[in-house]
Amino acid sequence: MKRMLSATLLLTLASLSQAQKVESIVIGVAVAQTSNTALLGQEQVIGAKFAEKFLNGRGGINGTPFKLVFQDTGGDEAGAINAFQNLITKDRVLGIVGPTLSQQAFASDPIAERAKVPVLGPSNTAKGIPQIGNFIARVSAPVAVVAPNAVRQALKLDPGIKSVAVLYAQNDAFSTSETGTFQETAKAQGLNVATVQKFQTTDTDFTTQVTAVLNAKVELVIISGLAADGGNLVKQLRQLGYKGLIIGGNGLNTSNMFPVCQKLCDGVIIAQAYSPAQPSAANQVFVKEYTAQYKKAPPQFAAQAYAGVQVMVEALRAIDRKKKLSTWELGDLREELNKQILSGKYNTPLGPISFDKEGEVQQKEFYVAQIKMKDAKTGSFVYLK
Ligand code: 1QQ
Repeated sequence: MKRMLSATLLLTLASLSQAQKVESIVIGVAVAQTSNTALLGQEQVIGAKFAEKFLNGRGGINGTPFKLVFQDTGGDEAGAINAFQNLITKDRVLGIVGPTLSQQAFASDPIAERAKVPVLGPSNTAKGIPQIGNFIARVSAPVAVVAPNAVRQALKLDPGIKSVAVLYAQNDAFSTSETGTFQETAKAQGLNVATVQKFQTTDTDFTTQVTAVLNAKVELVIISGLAADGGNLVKQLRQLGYKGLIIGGNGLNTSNMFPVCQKLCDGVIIAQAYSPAQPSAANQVFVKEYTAQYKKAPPQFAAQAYAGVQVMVEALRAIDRKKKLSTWELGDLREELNKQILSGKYNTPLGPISFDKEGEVQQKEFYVAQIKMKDAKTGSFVYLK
C-alpha cells in the first residue's frame, strides 16, 4: 500500500513538473478589442500582429517562431482581470503586453505581479504604473514627460494665450493623472487656469461643461479623456461656438476619433511619444513595411504595441542564447524574462529605449502633432516643429 501510494505520488509530481515545462513560445496580448476603448485598442492589435509577422520573418526566437495569444480586455477593469487570468493560467504565456488603459492596469497588473508574470504596458501613461510591482514595466512614456510638450507647442502657435480651461474624465485614472500634469504645466507657463470641468468617459452630452468654458472666455482648452467622449467634447465645443485652440490628451490620440468629431476635429493638438519620422534604422524599416501593408503611416498606439512585443522577443532571444527556452520550467523562465527585459537596451520604432530599475521606460524623443481634416471622414496627424 505504502509503495503504491508513493509511486502514484511520484507519477503525479512528474506529470506536474512536465506540465510546467515550456512547450511553445507564447506571448500574451491583452488589449481592448471591444467597447469604446477599442477605438484605442484596435491600433494596438494591428501593431502587435505586425510585430509577430515582422519579427518571426526575421528568425523569431533564434530560429523558432513565437506566437501571440490575444485576450480581449473590453474597456473595464473586470475585462482586463479576466484577460490576464486567462493568459496566465490557460494560455500559459511567458509575458503579457497590455492592458490598454491605466484604469485597467491598476486592476489587472497586481494579478500578474502575484503570479510573477512580466507585463509591459503598451499605453499605460498614468503616474504610478511601474510602481505596481517588480514584474510591471511599460514602453509608454508617462504623462508627466509627454503632455507638457503639447502646452509648449500651443504657446508657440499662439503666444497670446493667457487663460485656459481644463476638462477631464474623473472616472478614469489616466485622465485624472494627465490633467494634473496639464494643470501644473499651464501654471508653470504663467497661464491662468480659469475653469476646471469634470465629466465621465461614458458621457455624451457636454452642454454644461462647454457653457462653463464659453463663460470663462479662454484662449485654450485642454481635454483629458478617452476617444469617444473626447471626440464628442471637441465636437460640442465647436458647435457651441468655441474658436480657440484645443489640446487633446493621449486618449484622443487616434484617427478612430475622426468619425466622432469629423471636420470639427480639425486643429486639435496632441503630444506624441512616437513619430514616423524618427530617423533610426529600426523605425525606418518599421515605417516602410507597415506603410506598405496598411497604406498609412503607423500611429503611436500601433508603434508602442509593436515595441512591447519587440522588447519581449529580444529579451527571449537573449535568454535562449544562454539556455534553450524549451529546457526551462515556465515559472523560472517568466522570472528570467522579467530580469532580462529590465536589463536590456532596445532599438525600437520609438528610438532607443531601456528601463530604470522600477520598470519605467527611458526614452529620449517626443513630438507634437495637429489634426488636419481633409473632409468629414479623412484626416491625418501633422507633426509640428
Ligand atoms: C492610459 C492612456 C490611454 C489614453 C491609452 C489608450 O494613456 O490609460 O494610460
